[in-house]
Amino acid sequence: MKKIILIGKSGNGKTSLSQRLNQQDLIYKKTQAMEFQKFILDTPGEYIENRRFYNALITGSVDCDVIGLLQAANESDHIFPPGFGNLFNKPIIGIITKTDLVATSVEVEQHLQQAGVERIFKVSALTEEGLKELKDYLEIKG
Ligand SMILES: Nc1nc2c(ncn2[C@@H]2O[C@H](COP(=O)(O)OP(=O)(O)OP(=O)(O)O)[C@@H](O)[C@H]2O)c(=O)[nH]1
Ligand SMILES: [Mg+2]
Repeated sequence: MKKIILIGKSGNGKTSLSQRLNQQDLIYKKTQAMEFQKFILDTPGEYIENRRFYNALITGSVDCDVIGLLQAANESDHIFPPGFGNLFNKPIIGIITKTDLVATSVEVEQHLQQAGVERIFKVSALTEEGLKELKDYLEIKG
């Protein structure tokens, strides 16, 4: 199993995705601090929204194998600076969440690519669409 850190704006579905990947029920709880749930390091959205937390993300990622940059399909902000992923010396994937709400747009994909992702997964924690591909990539069984 690969360990992944989930980074993205507040409310874009990091904790919900983490719950799904851990086969837990979806229970809303705002993330207040970085926390490992088995092989997933869930981070508060505030950490990417505020530059002074970048170091905390970098430090947290040391124990991870993969960096996951998340953007919701219906999110138009460009939260990741270009080349943001290069701060981490690890494989970076993009995860577009909430695909049940709107179709994923070229703009969202381009934004993630500019941040440095090498591959993009499209998922919905609600309908579980796309989760299998992500689980296969992370080598999660079941
Ligand atoms: N429609 C839909 N809603 C989702 C999906 N994933 C999460 N949500 C909803 O989005 C809201 C925020 O989800 P969270 O998973 O808590 O978001 P987060 O990224 O962990 O937020 P922070 O902890 O504040 O950074 C909740 O109301 C979820 O139910 C999804 O795939 N589809
Ligand atoms: Mg959260």
